[in-house]
Amino acid sequence: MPEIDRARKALAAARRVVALTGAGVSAESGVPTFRGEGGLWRNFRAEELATPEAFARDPRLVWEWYDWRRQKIAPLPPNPGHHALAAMERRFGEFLLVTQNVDGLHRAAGSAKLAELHGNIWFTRCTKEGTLRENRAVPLSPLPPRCSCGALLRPHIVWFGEALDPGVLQSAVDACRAADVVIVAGTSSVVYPAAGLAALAKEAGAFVIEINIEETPASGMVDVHLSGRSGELLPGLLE
Ligand code: BV8
Repeated sequence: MPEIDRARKALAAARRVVALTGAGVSAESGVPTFRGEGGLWRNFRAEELATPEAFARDPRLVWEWYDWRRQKIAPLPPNPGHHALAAMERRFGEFLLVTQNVDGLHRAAGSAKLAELHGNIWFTRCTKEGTLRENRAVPLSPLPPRCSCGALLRPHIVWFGEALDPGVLQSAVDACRAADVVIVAGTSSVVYPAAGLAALAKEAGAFVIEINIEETPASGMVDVHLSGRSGELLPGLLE
């Protein structure tokens, strides 16, 4: 039986479904991925800028990178992959979309049952008070932005070496443990703890489907690897 039919069959019988997404799902909207050719900015890698140390050392440089990304993302629409995932939320009795993406495109496509593991680029957080504010200004000015209390604002993003929000992570872990089917789409599966969720689901008995244009460290463990673009394969799973 072709792999796509095995995947569709598992989904047809599923009541509880989790989708784990990465930058490859947003790549179909034109958002540059982290580790592909688009992953550089002024010759910096994400791992060099997305850290508390980089922000402490040069908050303006880190904000210039985020402002550049916000400007790139702002005009980009959700793609058929995002819309298929929003449709899955309505299709399955229990569904959770767990994303590493910070671009907000899943919410823009209508996904509401959503765990944003690494935060959201459209929110700032006061470094003193912790207050979260949505801010869609492009460009952002002045850089770095400051709170009314005078303290620096930071992007509401989880940087390398920072803990994920425990509640958000727990909701993802619980959903993966209970899932009948997990779809892992568009992620290189190298960043933890997000990259450990599919294996955790598999150990708990889930049927795991991977969608990617290449093999990843997760490919050896999944039940079905669908090789191709998420913008085509995610809608294809629903047919
Ligand atoms: C934590 C925010 C502990 C930034 C991100 C050694 C040294 C230092 C640290 C570590 C280490 N070993 C492990 C760690 C921990 C570290 C980690 O995992 N590092 C990795 C690099 C080894 N993890 C952390 O630091 C995490 N925190 O562990 O804290 C702790 C605990 C308690 C108390 C204190 C601390 C925090 C991780 C979060 C980091 N933040 N993002 C920002 O976005 O600005 S991670 C960053 O990578 C993005 O969020 C991104 O989402 C994530 C994963 O990348 P992907 O989404 O997978 O994207 P990528 O480009 O890699 O791959 C794209 C994939 O899509 C590819 O497979 C490609 O083939 C595919 N694709 C492309 N096009 C398509 C497609 N597929 C289908 N269709 C297409 N069209």
